[in-house]
Amino acid sequence: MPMSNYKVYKFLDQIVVHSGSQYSVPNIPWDDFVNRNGLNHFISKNFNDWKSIDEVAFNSNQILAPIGHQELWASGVTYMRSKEARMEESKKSHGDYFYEKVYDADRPELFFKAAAHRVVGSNDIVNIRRDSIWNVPEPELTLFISSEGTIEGYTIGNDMSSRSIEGENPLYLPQAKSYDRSAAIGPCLYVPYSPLSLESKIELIIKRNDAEVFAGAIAINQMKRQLTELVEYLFLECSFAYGCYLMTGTGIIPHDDFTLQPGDEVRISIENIGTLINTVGMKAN
Ligand code: DO4
Ligand code: MG
Repeated sequence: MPMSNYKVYKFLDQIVVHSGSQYSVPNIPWDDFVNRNGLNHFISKNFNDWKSIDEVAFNSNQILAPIGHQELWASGVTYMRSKEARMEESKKSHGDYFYEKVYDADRPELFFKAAAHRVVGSNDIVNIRRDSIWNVPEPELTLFISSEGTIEGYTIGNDMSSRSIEGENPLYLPQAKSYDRSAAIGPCLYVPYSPLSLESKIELIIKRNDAEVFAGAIAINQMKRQLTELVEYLFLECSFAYGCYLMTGTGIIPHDDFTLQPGDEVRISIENIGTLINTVGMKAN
């Protein structure tokens, strides 16, 4: 059996699996397809037997977020940059102590980010809140974990965040983090033969009127915690019938005088997975 890496794309009516120059269409519903221990092995075994399509039939404009009935969870304060920026923004509310403490604690910060209907895919719109004056994207490696707790794949995540609401009071975290279009994942679920290299870089570029207004990068190995450690804590008292997604925290936060504006383009890339591209929007009044 070949040792191949696969990119799994979700469309309205089908899944397309891409490897090398081949595109295959398994006739299996999304939740059944992805939620298995040994996803790479399963794809390798069946890839050549599924219906194949050519590149022209693969319409990248119609790709959806790679999510069905999975919950999207997130980890926090897993990189030094996140700890420092949050301590600074919450000083006035005396919340800084909690960020300092959680960075070194055995138990990581984990929170429920979004149900699937609040999540968008690549080339879609992510929102900033109308009641927030300071907003940033958070570019994060995002794990796909089977219901057995095994890491089966990776995608790129954008954990949109309101720094003004979280900074006002850490107890406002759910409002700063979870609202319509507050999360983007995609463009695909990457299912490699062996675990993603921790040397892989996460890159963030923000463009305004086609000009770059922010760029930053960090390697995944700068994370304070192990990926398996985050998964173990998440699965301690939660079960996931369809598997789940887990964002692993941000190591890139723009300087304090930066806030997103409607119309900005956010591009997040991770080596081997691809680029997640979203335009910033806001609900109409
Ligand atoms: O502590 C609040 C959230 C942290 C977070 O989202 C991150 O570090 O990425
Ligand atoms: Mg985050």
